[in-house]
Amino acid sequence: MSNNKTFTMIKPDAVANGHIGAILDQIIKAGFKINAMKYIALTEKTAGKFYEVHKERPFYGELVNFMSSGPIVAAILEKDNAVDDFRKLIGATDPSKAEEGTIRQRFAESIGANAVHGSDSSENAEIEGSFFFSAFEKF
Ligand code: 3AN
Repeated sequence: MSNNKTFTMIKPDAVANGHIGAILDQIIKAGFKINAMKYIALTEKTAGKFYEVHKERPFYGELVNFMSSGPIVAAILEKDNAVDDFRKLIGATDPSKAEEGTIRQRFAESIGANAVHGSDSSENAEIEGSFFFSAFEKF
C-alpha cells in the first residue's frame, strides 16, 4: 500500500484551548497537504466505534468520554512517508515524553488529552479516513 496519506484529529482539548490554527499551521509548514477536512463532534457511540481496537485497554472508557466531550477537527493529510513523518511531528503519546517542538509537547495537556491523533500505519489511515470521509469529500 502506498504511504502518502495519514489521518489526524485535533482533539477536544486542543480545540477548546484555541489551538486549531496553530496546529494546522505547523502541519502545513511541515509539508502536509490537506486532502479532506471537517469540524465535527463525535458522539459516545461514534467515538466508541472509532476506538474499538482499544476496547480491552483500561483507558477505553476515559478515551471515549474525552473524545466525545467537544468538537474535533478530522483531516486526511498527504505527503511522502506521511504516517511516519506525521508521528514524528506530533511526538510521543505522553506529552511529557514528547520531543521539544512537537505538536504534543507544545499543545497537549496529558497522555489522555494529548491534542492530536495520528494513524499508526497506512492501512489504519485508510480505515480511519474512510470512517469520516466519503469519496466526494477527498481532494
Ligand atoms: P497514539 O495515539 O500515540 O498512537 P495509542 O494508540 O497507544 O497512542 O493510544 C490511543 C489513544 O489513547 C491516545 N492518543 C491517547 O489519547 C489514549 N491513551 C493512550 N494511553 C493512555 C493512557 N494511559 N491513559 C489515558 N489515555 C490514553
